[in-house]
Amino acid sequence: MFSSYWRHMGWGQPAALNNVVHYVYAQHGTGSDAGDIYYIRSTDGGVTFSVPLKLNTDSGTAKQWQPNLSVSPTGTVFATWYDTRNGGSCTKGVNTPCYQMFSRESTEDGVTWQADMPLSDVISPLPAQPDPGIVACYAGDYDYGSAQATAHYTSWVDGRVAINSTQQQDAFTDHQTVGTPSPAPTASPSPTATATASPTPTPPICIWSAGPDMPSVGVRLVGAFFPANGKFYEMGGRSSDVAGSDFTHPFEYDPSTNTWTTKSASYPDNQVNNMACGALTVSGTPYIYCVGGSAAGATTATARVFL
Ligand SMILES: [Ca+2]
Repeated sequence: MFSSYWRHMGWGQPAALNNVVHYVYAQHGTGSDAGDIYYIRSTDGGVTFSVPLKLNTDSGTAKQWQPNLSVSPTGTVFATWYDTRNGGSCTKGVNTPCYQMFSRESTEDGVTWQADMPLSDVISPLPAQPDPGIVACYAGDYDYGSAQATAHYTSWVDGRVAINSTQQQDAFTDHQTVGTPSPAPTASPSPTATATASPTPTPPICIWSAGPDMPSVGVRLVGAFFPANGKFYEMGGRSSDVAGSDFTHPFEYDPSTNTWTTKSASYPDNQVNNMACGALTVSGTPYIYCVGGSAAGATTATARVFL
């Protein structure tokens, strides 16, 4: 997105509920506009899709890219993306306002959408990627949206924190509480993607509060929400950049008690940095699957999958 930095290939994220498929993606905008965010919807299980709806409503040439999306069990849909409309001063590692996370919500299963508005409360600088063990253009490949009954969750790369006066990549997260859909979601056979006539803007809930520290300082972990028990897991990662500092056990966060626990299960190897992990249910049993990864101080990666 920024010359030779921040690789993004345009894909976004699908989500599905009751035969309705939602998909959000990015494509190049008009002229010098490097990106816009589009949403399409299928009511027949993905056989046909609606005309694309552009979710970002800014009129300039600000960049929008790397979107994610989730649908809740009650049919609220929440899309989030990177957006330079309120920043645009983007020099890698320098503390000038570059981008902010913007979101847009549908309380009607994607039939109509409320106004787009900021999700993150800080306009982030463009973070540097100073790790020589990571491809220089990489930033934020793994942010995906998830939803459960009461909220949509999303995560992003944020450069608001500097180390040695250089803004660098951190993973941030926030959530949007699920409201009561009104009216109830309908499975219209002929959806239109243009129903923006009477949105009722509702300020998103974007309030941070302090949580308990994790069992260890860490980097390059990946978060996975586990709907089966309502708990959140930090998988893999390491406690420093020194070889051998890779974590060996998952960390579990219990929202009901606001506490962290180190789980007893050991990872199969030390290639646990920069993995992609997610919860999948196979034959009725939910698992956390993790793929890929690398180790602290190493320059090779793995293709193995474990659960
Ligand atoms: Ca744009």
